Amino acid sequence: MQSVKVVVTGPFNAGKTTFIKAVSEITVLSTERQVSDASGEGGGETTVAMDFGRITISDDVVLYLFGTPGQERFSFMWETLSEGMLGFVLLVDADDEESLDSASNMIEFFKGMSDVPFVVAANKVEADDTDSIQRVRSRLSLEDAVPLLPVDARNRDSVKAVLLGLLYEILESMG
Ligand SMILES: Nc1nc2c(ncn2[C@@H]2O[C@H](COP(=O)(O)OP(=O)(O)O)[C@@H](O)[C@H]2O)c(=O)[nH]1
Ligand SMILES: [Mg+2]
Repeated sequence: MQSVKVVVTGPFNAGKTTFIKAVSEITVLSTERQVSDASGEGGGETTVAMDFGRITISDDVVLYLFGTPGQERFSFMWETLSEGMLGFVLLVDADDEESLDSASNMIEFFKGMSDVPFVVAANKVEADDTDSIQRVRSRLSLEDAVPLLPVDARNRDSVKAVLLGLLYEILESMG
């Protein structure tokens, strides 16, 4: 049995918790807290520490999903959570300029933590909206080799497709 640690990261409100909950076969362990309006993020729930989920891909492969907090002030957690990861998903809200700005920084941060494969998942965009998806690629200055996949974080099959895409990259990189 191969255990694969995958980090799911991305800016505040990108849909990380939704993504993990949609696909996890165990009840997702989340640490959500009210965000005060003083934070300038309009309140609501956000993940201050992590979300944890699991998905069995086959008899041999189980993915353990670690969702990070989105806000840079919790970046000490990004470091901890990325320890031992075999790959990561960078989730963005494709429709949110601020999300795209902080996503660029997060990609640099996680690439700096570990030289592992990653995929970018564009959430809250129609799968056939190629203009928006292409715009995400150029906004994030993604190299052609980095997969950019549209996703509906609420949809299990859609999330699973992203994770299989990442797993493919991981297996490729291991030769
Ligand atoms: N329309 C739409 N809304 C979504 C999607 N995924 C998440 N959301 C909403 O976006 C908000 C933030 O999602 P959440 O998973 O908490 O984001 P996180 O901060 O990255 O963990 C919530 O109100 C979700 O219901 C999606 O695929 N489509
Ligand atoms: Mg969250």
